[in-house]
Amino acid sequence: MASHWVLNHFHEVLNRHRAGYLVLLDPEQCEVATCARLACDVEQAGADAILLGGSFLTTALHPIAETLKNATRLPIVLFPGDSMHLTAHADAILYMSLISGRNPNYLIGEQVKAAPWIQRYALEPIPTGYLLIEGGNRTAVEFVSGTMPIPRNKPDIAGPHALAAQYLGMKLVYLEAGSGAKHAVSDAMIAAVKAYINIPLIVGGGIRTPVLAEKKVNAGADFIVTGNVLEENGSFELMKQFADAVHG
Ligand code: 1GP
Repeated sequence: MASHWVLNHFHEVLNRHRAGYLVLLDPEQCEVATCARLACDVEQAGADAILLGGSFLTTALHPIAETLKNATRLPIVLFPGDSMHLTAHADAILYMSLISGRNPNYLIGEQVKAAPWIQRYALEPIPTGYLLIEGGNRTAVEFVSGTMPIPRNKPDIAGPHALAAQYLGMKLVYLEAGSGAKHAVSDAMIAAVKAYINIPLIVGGGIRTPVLAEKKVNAGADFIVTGNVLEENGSFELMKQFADAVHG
């Protein structure tokens, strides 16, 4: 029987706090040597899990994941760009389908290639409907997936996508403006999508301040993801401010 401890952990976080805080580490930006210290800081600052991954990977994932795993008790959750971005040194994987796009490779192709490895590595797959939302600039995920994002002012299109994810049995919905997005997903978009679903809603991309993170929670986000901002000027203090702003 497959374990669901990471998904259960996410639900427990939502029982304790009004929303959860996930820190994304991109292996391309994270030296193995600094990973252990970073993981300790992320945990101490009060984040709820570490996401590990990115759209495009040229760095070996195993040593970074292993270092993180040994350094923290937080769940390490893979956030893969494709089926090659897998390692046994993680707890779970966002088993995503890029449902905002119409590229069969990212709807089901990479998932089929990854499935036997997820089983072999005993990773917990967390089925996740992944929606790319226009963020004001072209992002890596848009380029790599070869898909068009949903226009940022069209919540009426995003909502039914999220509902379809829920009806297909997915456990999370992720609204993604793309790493380094100029504009985070709008409050109106978050609120409209949230009104359609009763599974947790993750929001990420372009969230650069704790105040903005709190605004997204107030709009209806259940989990906030930050990546770039901590890579650019990450300090323990800033991480803590994000965690506190999100937890409320
Ligand atoms: C990207 O949602 C994440 O996949 C985080 O984006 O790097 O812009 O914080 P940022």
